[in-house]
Amino acid sequence: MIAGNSIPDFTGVLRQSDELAAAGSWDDAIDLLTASNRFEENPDIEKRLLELRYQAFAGIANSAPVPDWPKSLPDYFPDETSIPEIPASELCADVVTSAIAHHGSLMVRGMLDRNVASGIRDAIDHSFNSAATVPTLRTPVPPWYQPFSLHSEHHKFGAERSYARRGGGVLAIDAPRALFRHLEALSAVGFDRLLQEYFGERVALSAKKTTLRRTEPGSLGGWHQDGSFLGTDIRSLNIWTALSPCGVEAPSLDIVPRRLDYLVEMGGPDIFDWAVSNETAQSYGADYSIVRPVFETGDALLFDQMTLHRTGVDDSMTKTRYAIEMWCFAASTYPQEQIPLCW
Ligand SMILES: O=C(O)CCC(=O)C(=O)O
Ligand SMILES: [Fe+2]
Repeated sequence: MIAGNSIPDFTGVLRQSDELAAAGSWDDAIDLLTASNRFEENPDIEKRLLELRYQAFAGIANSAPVPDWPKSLPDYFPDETSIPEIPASELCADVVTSAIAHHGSLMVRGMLDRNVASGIRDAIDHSFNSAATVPTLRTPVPPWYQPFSLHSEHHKFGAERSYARRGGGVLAIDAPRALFRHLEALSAVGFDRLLQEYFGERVALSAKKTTLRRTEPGSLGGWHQDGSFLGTDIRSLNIWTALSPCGVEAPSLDIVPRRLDYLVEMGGPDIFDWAVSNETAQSYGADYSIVRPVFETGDALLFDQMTLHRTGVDDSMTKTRYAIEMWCFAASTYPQEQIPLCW
């Protein structure tokens, strides 16, 4: 794959992965490009990898939903009234299942190593800075900002790109290097395997929802459940990873730390029609006080489409927060409107 001398043969690698993809060996094609980019990051490989991850969904994601999902498990955190918390070394599919089913979310401390997280944070900075300099949202600045060209009858981007930019975000699919580094970091700690075990089948991310966030202290954030627009009858897990400390001087999340199996009343005064008012959220947070978790760099919060949350911000905050919100789904019940990327 890599040429015998020290100059990698990117053209050869791309050709070989195209041949594998044409033969239907999607995973091999993805693995080949991943290995090449791990050896040396390259914008053409990173761009092609995302195209392959999208195309692969139609080719390989024909899994059937596992019956009786989620597994019925006891509450592993019976005395917890806040967000259950574990060190990354204790993370396994059953702990996620139990925490989500009984508490709505799970805090995983130290999911990513701080040095690794800072490489992702640098990539986020480059992506935001590049996106800020271009005349239109579709102007590329590889490898940091490379708006994904979607040629598809089935899927289309709507206002997501401009919506993300207005809300202090860049779609991860438009930032190939940042997304590559993030997926690499999560794979290195086994999170891809954990997801397969959690869902019992193939996993795909959403290109519309997976977002790099550089959130300023003055940001707004309305209460919501993502199920209000993703749908409720799906199998999802969001991994929200903090890439800088947050929760005291920088915006975090506000979470209602309980399981809800329905959508609460919408129509808050905030921003979106699917927003939930403060009063409604407070009423759900009455028995289980609303939590604003304090994250260190590399900590991650796992939650799903039913968890009631918002950006956790107040006037005393002075610092910017870096994070990636990454929505993952069981392929068999993938929400139709979303744009799948195989992992
Ligand atoms: O990062 C934020 O402030 C909001 C994140 C969010 O709403 C989500 O991850 O679903
Ligand atoms: Fe959300």
